[in-house]
Amino acid sequence: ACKQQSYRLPTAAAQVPDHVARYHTHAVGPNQCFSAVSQHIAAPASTAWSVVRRFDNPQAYKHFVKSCHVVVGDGDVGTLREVRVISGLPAVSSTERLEILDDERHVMSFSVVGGDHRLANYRSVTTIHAAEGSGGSVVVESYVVDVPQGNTKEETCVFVDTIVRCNLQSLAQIAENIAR
Ligand code: A9S
Repeated sequence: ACKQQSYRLPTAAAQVPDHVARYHTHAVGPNQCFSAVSQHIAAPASTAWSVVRRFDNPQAYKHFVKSCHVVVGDGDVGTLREVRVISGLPAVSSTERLEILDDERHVMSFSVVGGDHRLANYRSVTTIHAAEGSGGSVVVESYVVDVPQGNTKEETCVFVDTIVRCNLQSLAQIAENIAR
């Protein structure tokens, strides 16, 4: 049997409410890595959520996405999309399945089920909650992924963290522009 360990959020994102942290607790296998990135957004959670919830339109805030086509489904859990990425990445396309879409709690999750890239078994969870006292919000995105052959856990996390951080910074800008 495959040994699995459960990992909690790292300290950087540990001050999130318990009901949010729950979604960022993943089973992580021995040849997998786990990390989380968070970003403050100077806009209400509902505004940022309106961007994230659109599983058919990741290019709205993910600059690495060149195009996206829904393969099956209408935006509910189980919907499959095929994403094509810009050149310069060690990837061409990614096929992704919507796993969670919770409009009340502002939780979305997808898993990578195919494509031409090195991030096998990638799965991420994105939550957005109100920031304390500011009228703004906080987005937290955590993920688990297989460590590709020839890479270390650290290298894999640096690569993925960089992409996720870019995506969340872009999300913040877009949500702040909508709210302005
Ligand atoms: O799209 C996301 O939310 C996050 C990541 C890390 C996506 C990664 C990616 O789509 C590329 C950008 C193409 C990079 C996949 C699945 C593999 C890559 O190599």
